Amino acid sequence: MDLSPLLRNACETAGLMEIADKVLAGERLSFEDGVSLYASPNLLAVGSLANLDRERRHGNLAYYVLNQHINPTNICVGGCRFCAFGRAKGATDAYLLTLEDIEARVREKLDRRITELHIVGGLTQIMPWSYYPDLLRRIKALRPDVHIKAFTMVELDYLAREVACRPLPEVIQELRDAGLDSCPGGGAEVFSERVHQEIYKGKIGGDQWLATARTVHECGLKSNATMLYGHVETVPEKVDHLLRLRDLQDETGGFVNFIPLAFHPANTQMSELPETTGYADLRNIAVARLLLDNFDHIKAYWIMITPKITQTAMHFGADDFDGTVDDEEIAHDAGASTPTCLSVSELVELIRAAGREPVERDTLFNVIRSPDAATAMAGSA
Ligand code: V47
Repeated sequence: MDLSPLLRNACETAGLMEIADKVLAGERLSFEDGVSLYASPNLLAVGSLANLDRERRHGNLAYYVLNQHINPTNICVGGCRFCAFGRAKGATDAYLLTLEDIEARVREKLDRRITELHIVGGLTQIMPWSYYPDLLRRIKALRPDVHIKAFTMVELDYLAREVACRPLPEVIQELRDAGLDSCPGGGAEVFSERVHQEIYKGKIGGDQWLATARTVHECGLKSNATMLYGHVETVPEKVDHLLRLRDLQDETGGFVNFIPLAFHPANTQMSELPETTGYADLRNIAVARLLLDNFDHIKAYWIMITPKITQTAMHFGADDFDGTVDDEEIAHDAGASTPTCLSVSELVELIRAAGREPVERDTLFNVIRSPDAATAMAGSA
């Protein structure tokens, strides 16, 4: 594989030729390379290199999943400055779904084909430990075939220490026995201790997030990883975050998908900050694709960066569109202007209109519908 004359020229003028040669040779990029990719004013050159890597892995395919989100509670002791979702116990708009409420949420959509349930909530001791395995069992009783991707590293750590008061591996095992299939990637924010102290000191920092992910992987569960960008973080802190994820992936191989999350400032304690730009969204996706050489998948999360930027992201390193979502709360509480769900036909059309072939996947990226079948589905959905 070689660079097109146009890309070679762009990389030469942008001083990115050394990095381009490494990308062509499949060589690992360094910390300094990551900083240079963030610093380069030539986003098209950075994006084209990421696209080269993305097409080498996935050709023209772009993945999506049929999913539903459920947030059992917004009550949270975390107090993160970037969060518009969490509420103090006793706040007028605090809520807590009972097991029956959760069953009702699942029942509401039983007529839809959904393969994944994404479940995350606040940190609270209000519910007893039994609530968590019970909710998994009740969901599996209603939808035995669904993949339950639930509880971030932050929640698992909190559940083990403050709710179950038992060692983490035991807690993970009990959740697995009750129906937990994998874990979402949230709560990683930016691992830097400076950022931790400044905007999320009420919950675990980077070292503990990574240690929890290591334990989750050692217990045999896969998980995702995220990075929240567009607030107080610096470029070296983002590169460090990505390389620490890459190191852990070398060790465990347990990460499935990496998701850059664009900070939404509305209704948060940092509402004075601007929203991220499409330029920044695409760069964070492209740099992640290039640095995370041991991650198979990079997700462009349309909920946070809009369907339009997500379409463009499919040519800047991302291969996954996330899914139908249904009832997103975390970004929308923070002012996201996107819809809270998309239909299958809308997703398929968006991917096709971006010049990619839609493939329905399950949570672990087993192919459920090939491109042709996905197109036929869009016609009938
Ligand atoms: O953990 C909180 C972040 C995460 C804001 O694993 C915010 O497949 C932007 O992790 N602006 C939740 N982001 C979302 C998440 C996720 C989403 C979709 C798929 C997967 C997956 C994971 O959102 C939180 C936090 O890091 N967040 N507040 C905000 N104002």
